[in-house]
Amino acid sequence: LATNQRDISLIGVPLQLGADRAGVELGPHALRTSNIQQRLEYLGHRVHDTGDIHVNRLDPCAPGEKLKYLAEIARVNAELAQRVAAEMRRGHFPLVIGGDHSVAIGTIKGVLQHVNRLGVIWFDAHPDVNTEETTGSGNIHGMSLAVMLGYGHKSLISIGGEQAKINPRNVVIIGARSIDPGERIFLREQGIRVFTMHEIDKYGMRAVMDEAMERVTDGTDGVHLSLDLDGMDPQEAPGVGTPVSGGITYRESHYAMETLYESGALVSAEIVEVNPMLDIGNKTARAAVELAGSVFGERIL
Ligand code: HAR
Ligand code: MN
Ligand code: MN
Ligand code: MN
Repeated sequence: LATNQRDISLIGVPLQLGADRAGVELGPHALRTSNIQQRLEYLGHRVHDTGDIHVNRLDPCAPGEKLKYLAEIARVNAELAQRVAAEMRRGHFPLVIGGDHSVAIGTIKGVLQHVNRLGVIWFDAHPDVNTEETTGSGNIHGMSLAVMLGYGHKSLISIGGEQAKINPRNVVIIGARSIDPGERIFLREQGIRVFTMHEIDKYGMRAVMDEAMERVTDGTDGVHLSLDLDGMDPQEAPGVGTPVSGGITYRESHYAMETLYESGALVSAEIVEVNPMLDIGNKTARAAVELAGSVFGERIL
């Protein structure tokens, strides 16, 4: 049993506007019915389910609008940032369950109210570093990491204050295999360490995590995990809106999560992009809950 017991606050964000695709708003419900709370309580943690943040239902946005559903996404993330900061104020570990990956904006902005120098592990098939200038889709879930680095629409970067951002030196992306042309340039300019599937194949997840942990803990006061289920291979996690073949295996994913737990450096996390409408027999929600177990200390033996 885990010796390092925590108060964990679950915060649901049934948001799909950032993906502009139905189903991902059912993610929080699927993770709850897959017993995420019980799984973490079994490890000895106290889990406080704070419920869902309200998301307004909107009509499809006007064609030609560059950043789709910007106003509502900014409103939801501003509220999420406040909720995350409030849970941390009472000493709880915020565990945000999405929803699409635009919720990372609210989570990280909230965490930055308490942890100034934050390292970030971005587990994802995509780097999510598009901006208004480079996006092909207009979907804000493909822009959330850029916002956290200080690039993006004013109404997003201003949440929690424009100074609340992360240092590109302390960000690592793990599992990338679908990178847009503008994103390549951005990643190079920012000097972000990207462990693409090529590096995972070449060095193995052990070496990748060794270097990743070194980078995200170097000069930081804590580490955030942003866990996009499409980082996993679609065979393990088919219920995602933008699956990309050739992803991270089941065991490699767990090894990464186990390493994060062992580091003792994690201060916050989010689990995003689970889409129950596209899932096969609840496989993806179940995988997400199993990964959450490893993040919080579950061991094979
Ligand atoms: N890069 C593409 C875009 O900007 C795909 C977006 C990513 N989808 C996600 N996020 N699930 O990781 O539209
Ligand atoms: Mn408490
Ligand atoms: Mn993502
Ligand atoms: Mn993704």
